[in-house]
Amino acid sequence: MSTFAIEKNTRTRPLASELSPEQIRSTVEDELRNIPFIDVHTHLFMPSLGQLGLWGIDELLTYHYLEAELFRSSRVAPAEYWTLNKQQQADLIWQTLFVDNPPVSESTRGVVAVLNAFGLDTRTRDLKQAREFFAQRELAAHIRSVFKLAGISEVAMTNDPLDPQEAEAWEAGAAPDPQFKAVIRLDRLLDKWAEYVPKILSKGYLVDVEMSVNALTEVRRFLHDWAQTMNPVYMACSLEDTFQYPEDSPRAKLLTRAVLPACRELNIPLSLMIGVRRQVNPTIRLAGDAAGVADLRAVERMCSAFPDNRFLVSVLSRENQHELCVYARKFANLMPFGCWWFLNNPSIVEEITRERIEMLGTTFIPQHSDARVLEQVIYKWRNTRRTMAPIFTNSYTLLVEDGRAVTREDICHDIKRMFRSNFERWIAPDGVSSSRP
Ligand code: FIX
Ligand code: ZN
Repeated sequence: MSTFAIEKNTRTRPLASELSPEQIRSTVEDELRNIPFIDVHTHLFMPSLGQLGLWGIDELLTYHYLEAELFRSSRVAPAEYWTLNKQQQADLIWQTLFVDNPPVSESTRGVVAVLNAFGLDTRTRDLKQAREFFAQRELAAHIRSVFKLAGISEVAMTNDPLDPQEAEAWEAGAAPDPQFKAVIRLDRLLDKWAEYVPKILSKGYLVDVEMSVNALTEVRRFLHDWAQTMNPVYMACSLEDTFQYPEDSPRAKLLTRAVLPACRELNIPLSLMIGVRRQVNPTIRLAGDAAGVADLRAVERMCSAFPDNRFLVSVLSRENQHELCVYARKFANLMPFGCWWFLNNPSIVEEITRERIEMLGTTFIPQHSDARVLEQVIYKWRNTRRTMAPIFTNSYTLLVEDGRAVTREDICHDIKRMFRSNFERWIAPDGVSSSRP
C-alpha cells in the first residue's frame, strides 16, 4: 500500500482488467513470452549468403567469447590453439570449460541452454551426439525452429560490401529473406579508407585517397548502389573509445559528406556502436578486443548537427550508459539500443535497463543479441526475458502503488513498443525522428 495518505479516495471504480500486484509478474512473463521480438543487431546471415552463416555445435563452442575464456583455463597457448582444426578446437573448449569445470559463465551456460533446448545431453564428455544432431538438421527448417525457440520474428544482419566473399555473394544475386534484414556495415570504409580506395576504384567509383569532392560524391553513389542491392534497414559502424566528432580525419569527412547524406536520402538510420578498444591482445584474434569509456560529446554533436538523421546508438562502457540516457532525453533523433557485448550480462543489463526506464520510459530498444552463431539467439533472448521480467514487474508495481491501475493491454503495449515498434518506426520509410507512436 502507498506510504502517502490519500486525502480522499479519488479512485474510480476498478477497471475490470486491472491487475493486482500479484498478477503483474505473471502477466509480464506471459507477454514477454508471447510477443516475438525483433533482433536489431546480429552477425547472422540469410541462408542465400552460403558459408557466411555459422551454426551447429562446433561454431557455438569456438565463439570468440568462449575462446577468451578457454585461454584463462587451459595450458594451450593461443598460437598452438590456432593450429588446431575447428573440431579439435571445439573438443578442447568443451573439455576445458564444460567437463573439467562447471560452465557457470554467461557464455558457457548459454551453450548448455542451447543443447538443453534440443533435448541433448548437457553433461556428456564428448560432442558425438551433438554433432550427429546438428548434422541431420535441414537449415531452413532449423532456422524456423531456432527463431521459434528464441521468440524472435526477424534479425538484422551485418553486411559488409567491402568483404570480398560477401560482396561476391550479393553480386551473384543472393536471394533476400524477410526474416534477415540487411544492414550496410561501414567499418572498412571509415577506418581503412586508403587501403580500400583501390577496391572501390576497381568497382567503377572514381574515388581518391585525398578524398576530393568528387570522391565523396562517388562514395554516396557507392552506398546508394549497395542500398539498391541489399535494401538495408540501416547503416552501421563500430567506433573506438577514442572516437571524436568532428575531427580532421577521412572518417569524419566520410560520415559528414557521404554516409549521413546517404542515410537521409535513403531515409534510414545510422547505427553508431562506440567504445571498442580494438585488438588489445591480437594473439587471441576476434577475442582480442576490449572496452573503453568514450567521449559521448561526439554523439551530442552529431545528433545536434544532423537533426534530420536518425541515430541508433549503443555504447560499450558501463560508465557511458547513464550519459547516453541523458543525451536521449535531449535528442529525439537518438535511439539507445542494446546492452552490447561485455554488457550483455544480467548484473549489468539490470542496471542499464532500470535507468533507461526511469529516464526514458519505453522509448528505447532494450536489447539485441549480437549473435554470430545461429543458435545463440536461443539463449541470448531467453536470458533477456529472464532478466527483464523482474525489472518490468517492478516498474508496473510502482505505478500501481503510486495510484494508476495497470492492465495486460498496458504491458503488452510497452513490450511491443520496446522490442518491436520502436525499431520498426525508426527504420520505417516514413521514419519519424522520435519513437512517438
Ligand atoms: O562491432 C560489432 O558489431 C561487435 O558486436 C563485434 O565486433 C563483436 O566481436 C561482437 O560480436 C560482440 O558481441
Ligand atoms: Zn556486433
